[in-house]
Amino acid sequence: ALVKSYAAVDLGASSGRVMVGRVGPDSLELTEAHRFPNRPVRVPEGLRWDILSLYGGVLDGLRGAGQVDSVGIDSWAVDYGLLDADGALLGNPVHYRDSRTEGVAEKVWASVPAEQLYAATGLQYAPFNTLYQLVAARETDQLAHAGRLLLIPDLMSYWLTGEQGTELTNASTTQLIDPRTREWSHEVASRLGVDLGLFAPLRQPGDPAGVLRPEVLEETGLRGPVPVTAVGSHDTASAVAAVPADGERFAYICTGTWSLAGLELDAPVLSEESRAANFTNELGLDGTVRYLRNIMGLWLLQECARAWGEPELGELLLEAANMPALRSVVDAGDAAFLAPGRMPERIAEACRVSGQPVPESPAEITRCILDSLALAHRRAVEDAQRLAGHPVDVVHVVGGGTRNALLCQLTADACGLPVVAGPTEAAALGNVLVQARTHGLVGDLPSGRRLLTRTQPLTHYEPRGDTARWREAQARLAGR
Ligand code: LFR
Repeated sequence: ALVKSYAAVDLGASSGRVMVGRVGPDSLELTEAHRFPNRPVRVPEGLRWDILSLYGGVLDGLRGAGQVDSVGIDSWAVDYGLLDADGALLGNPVHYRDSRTEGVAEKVWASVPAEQLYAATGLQYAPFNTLYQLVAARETDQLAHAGRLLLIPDLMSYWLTGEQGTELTNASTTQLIDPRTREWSHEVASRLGVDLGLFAPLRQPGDPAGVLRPEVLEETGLRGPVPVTAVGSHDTASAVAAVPADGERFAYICTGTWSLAGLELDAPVLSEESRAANFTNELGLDGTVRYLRNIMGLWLLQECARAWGEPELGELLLEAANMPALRSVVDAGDAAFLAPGRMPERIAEACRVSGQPVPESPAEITRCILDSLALAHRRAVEDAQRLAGHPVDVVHVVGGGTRNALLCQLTADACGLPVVAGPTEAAALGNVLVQARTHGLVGDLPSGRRLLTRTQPLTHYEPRGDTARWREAQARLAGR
């Protein structure tokens, strides 16, 4: 049978990988060609991405992937590199956790009120939205000298092919796109002095994005021509495309450094209630909207693990599973947890301030984090259904967090709904599916999802116990 190979470059906040998807008429097999760390670097001017090391990792991965029929790239959202008039990169891309955006949103809202901004862009408030980053950078030399802005996957794609574009799903995280028209919001940009001419023309997932440059072929040992295909280049868009759901009555939680919890809809929800609940309307494949909330995710645990000198995680989770449930919880949606550093202390402090027992040992803190994440998952799944008028029967958990059985079980318990966990490499699989579709090997989104259901290992969790105790924990957090 005809089998084709697609390289999926997937860059996450803590590691990057190049995966190879082999797709046949009724098969999809994913293997890892290369995985490399993504280590943000703190320099005197702030927190920066080590973008050249990431690009080096991509090249190593393509070399390891062997001959492929196409390449697709996805990464975390909102961040970008600036190029000068000759196309050379002007400095290291700024990390979205950098402090330069502190207090910027308030300034923006003074000229465009938050309600108007939401009505025009549908984007939740997050201090790091590209719009706020650009306003923070307003007076800088770098922005003054920039002729082009490329989002991270578009920058990688440019280096690989020499061609520039702005892929739509990721562009929707800039807060400069109107989710109804799926085009730039000229009004928001002009009122805030953002030059939309910095952006390369929009590309849709599935569009051709050039071919690997001769130098790249030489460095990777690939035989040309190798096309690069635009995919849902926002990792969350690719991950949602790979949710192995059947029908429409499902919620998803993309777990990893973040938990992105919500629904797939046909149209954005731009109500004032939705804004107050901080739900975002990011764009997905095929005219869909990713209606979701950002929750701090396993970042909370990663940062604690770093503070504890990277203990063995499996053991810690076993101990945490035996700790009393819901003793103390924190608001895992709180932007107060965004910055790196001192995480165990910050979590303990949040428990103290809300009058709950203060967790002390690593196992206690781990349990507090997982209970808090499950609680935030519950709230997001409930709020999304209510705000969108879209009921669900099942919660799909995809991404790195599927390896954490305790988190999956607690999420089922908290939501009072069955959880289907998997696939783990959802972003890479969504990336592969879009490439395979462009090259005629799979059909529409539902048929891609059916292919995943047939080919990928999935784990089922049934809800245990009463959801009343989760309601009680939520009330405790809300101070009621
Ligand atoms: C997940 C993610 C989220 C986005 C955050 C910052 O990797 O892409 O969707 O809100 O990173 O870019």
